Amino acid sequence: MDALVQALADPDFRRDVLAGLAAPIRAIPARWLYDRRGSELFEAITRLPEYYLTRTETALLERRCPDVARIAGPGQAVVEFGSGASVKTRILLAAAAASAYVPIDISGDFLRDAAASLGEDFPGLAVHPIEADFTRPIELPEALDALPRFGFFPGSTIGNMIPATGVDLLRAMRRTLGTGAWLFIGFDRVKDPAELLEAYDDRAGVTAEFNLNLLLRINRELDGDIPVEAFRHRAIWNEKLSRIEMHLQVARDIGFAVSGRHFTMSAGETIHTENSHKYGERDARTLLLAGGWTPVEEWTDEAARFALVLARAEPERSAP
Ligand code: AVI
Repeated sequence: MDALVQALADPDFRRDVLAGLAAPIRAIPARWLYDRRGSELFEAITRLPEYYLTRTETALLERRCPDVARIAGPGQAVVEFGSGASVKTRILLAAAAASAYVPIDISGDFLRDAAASLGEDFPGLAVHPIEADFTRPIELPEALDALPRFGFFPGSTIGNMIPATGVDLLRAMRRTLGTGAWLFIGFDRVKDPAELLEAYDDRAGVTAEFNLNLLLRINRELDGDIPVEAFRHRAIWNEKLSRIEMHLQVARDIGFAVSGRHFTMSAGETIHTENSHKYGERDARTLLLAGGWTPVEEWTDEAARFALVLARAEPERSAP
């Protein structure tokens, strides 16, 4: 059984977990939070009363997509990075007279289902799903060559990257979309840490379950025996780095094995599992500029909790 579990394990998952548990500051990349159960739990998070992000951004999209469509103009090829279930896309497509929709996602099954149902709801829209890792430049289908490009990256997913990685991603998006393209992107704003901490440590314990699910996944997929009940979910506001951090903190000294490797942790130690960066108005603009995008217009809700920015890939100019 153990040999079978080992053979079926994703080698990238094993590599990241073993390296992350052995590192002096233990950390596992956040992408591994999203197995089937993790994705379900994240969906549940988006409906929590404390998790204002999805609600606020959705309302903002409903209100502002007509303005965005007016500025960008008709006939765009809308390219969505990490499209998932394409829920917010429907709001955008209902307002914009787009010619084509290109959802890009690493998860092929999800992508094809979402693309098919979207194609039914928007007849006449050419849908070209691409199964790929959007952190690298992607060759778009030739059929789109004559169309203006409009990138869509909602959800504050950029916040889950450290700024250097975020800039690399923005540059890759610029290479994918080309000069003259638009980028419409969501940023979660800096706010009262108490409100942020509630959003990432809800009363019903859904975020805790989402975080702890990573340990269950490791035990199941990597033949681990981590005592999951010894861990607690911790959300921390890191003021200096302007981010919420998720950690898994162990309450007592423990020893465990993963894929045949042994680890020990002392009471109070943590495994860092996610960063969620929060951007001020100028921070977001600076990040976009560093990534090759010029901010054109910005919209926020009344409480300035969340911002949508429309930016453009202007021709590169040499420094004066
Ligand atoms: C997907 N991402 C934008 C979420 C966030 O808010 O950073 C993931 C999340 N982690 C805990 N709650 C939600």
